[in-house]
Amino acid sequence: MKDNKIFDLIEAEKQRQSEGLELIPSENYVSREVLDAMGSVFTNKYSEGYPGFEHLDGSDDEVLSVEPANHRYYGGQQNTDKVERLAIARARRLFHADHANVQPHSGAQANNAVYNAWLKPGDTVLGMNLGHGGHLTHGSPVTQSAKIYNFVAYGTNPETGDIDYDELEKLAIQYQPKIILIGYSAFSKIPDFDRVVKIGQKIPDCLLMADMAHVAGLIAGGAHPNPLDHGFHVMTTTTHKTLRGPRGGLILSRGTVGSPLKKPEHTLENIPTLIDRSVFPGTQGGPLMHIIAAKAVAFYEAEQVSFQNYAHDIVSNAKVLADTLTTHGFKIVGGGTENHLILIDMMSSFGIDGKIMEVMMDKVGLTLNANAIPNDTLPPFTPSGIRLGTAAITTRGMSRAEMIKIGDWMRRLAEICVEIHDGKKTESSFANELEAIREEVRQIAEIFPVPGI
Ligand code: DSN
Repeated sequence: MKDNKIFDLIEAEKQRQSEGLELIPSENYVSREVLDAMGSVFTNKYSEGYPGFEHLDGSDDEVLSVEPANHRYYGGQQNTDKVERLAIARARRLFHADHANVQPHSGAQANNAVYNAWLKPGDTVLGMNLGHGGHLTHGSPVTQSAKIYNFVAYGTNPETGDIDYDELEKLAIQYQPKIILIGYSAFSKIPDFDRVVKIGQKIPDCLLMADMAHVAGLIAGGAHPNPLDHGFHVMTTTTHKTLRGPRGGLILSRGTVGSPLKKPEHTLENIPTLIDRSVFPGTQGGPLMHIIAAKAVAFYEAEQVSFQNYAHDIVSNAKVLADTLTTHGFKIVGGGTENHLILIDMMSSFGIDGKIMEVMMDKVGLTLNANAIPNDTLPPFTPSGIRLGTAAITTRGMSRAEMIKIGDWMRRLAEICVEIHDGKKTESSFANELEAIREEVRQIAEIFPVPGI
């Protein structure tokens, strides 16, 4: 008997995604092939362990020609081993890494596995302040890792929106961290990786870690520098944002890759093997093989020339949208964007909080999220800002004209919010206008269908 309730909701969600435009910068639309791999019989299979670590640096055919070493704790791995080996090899090629671990279930799991691989309880990590664009897993007191390790936060410069590298260096010298972590979920500059590497080299045994979850697709497509090319030891990411794969995590590193069955010496050179042991059995059990298959498909797609074009288009669309919004009076943190993401201070632009704008945009089928801005004085649920990005709408094939259109809609929606907020008019007096904008959004959405559904 079919569970109609859930399948009806899946149909309803398809319709929501088709008729609206996704502007949340951490979301994207995957291909039919990624969806098919996720929904495949690999979900039935347990594969604790690894598919061997040897000969993973060649082409797909070379990788498939090697008989995997039996490093699994369950039988029946003829196909799973090949799937995971392809995923690893493709990820290594894409990100110029010596090593890839494709098993983390999420970005949070990937980060925790790296901490667990390199740190002892009480060790210090220097990460970006959550309120300045960092991520919960970079030391927020509400997380498990903050109970284990000592997180110290560096911030961004409110004028430039960029990392305050002088402060970062001062804190690094003062606290001698075992990890310096560059990563964020609301930051629109390109980090100065070289400067951070120079700082890290002054600190003994300091692991340089980049959490590039937001920009991994831009890195894969050559539209953003790769921290591993600049001397970082480890890069973590999710696979579902700009990288446009299934929901999941990934760890990449530079160093010597050894058998995870044997504990290596605790050195930066051995970080790949320390990470493998930390993912399994350190912090996770059975890998999600259907998701790993879908990651492999996404990496295959990201190796194509079309993906390079896509990555560059994401950034150029973000710049057009940011310029349009600036012209309309939206104050963008840092004055613009260098990646896919735009963070706007709604309070100083229009005197309304970000939640009011988020709710108004939802009414016409434009989805983004309210977000804190640096040094925000408002609470997290009704913060001063909104955060939007161009990864998903670029997947649908939109370009300059649509970015300008979205900017125009947002200007009008902000004006409507202000008039309602000031008590001049009620929302019902805008019902017809909102329905007209909703219809325009639907029409554009129809011209640029969501792939895969
Ligand atoms: N929740 C993600 C984001 O929206 O940026 C980060 O994990």
